[in-house]
Amino acid sequence: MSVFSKNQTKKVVVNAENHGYKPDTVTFKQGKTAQLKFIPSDNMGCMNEVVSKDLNFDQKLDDKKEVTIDIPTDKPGTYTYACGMDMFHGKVVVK
Ligand SMILES: [Cu+2]
Repeated sequence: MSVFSKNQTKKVVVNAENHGYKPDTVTFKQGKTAQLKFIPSDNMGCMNEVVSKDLNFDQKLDDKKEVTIDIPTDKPGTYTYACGMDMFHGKVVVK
């Protein structure tokens, strides 16, 4: 059996002129490998950086390339992330 069969990947489109992160909440099942894939747009502004203290990442999104971040799912909870200026917010729910 492939290890990828239990993988969960969710896409989030990043657009500073279209309400920020879409969707702004993604949910993962606890205990399964999870990845958040940020899809940059033409309207990035200060969203060219995404930061999460909860999930311990600080990632540049200024390259017009998709960026994939591994999300730990060992503990259930709600984790937040934001643009570099803390204006736009997104949530990761593990349950
Ligand atoms: Cu911002």
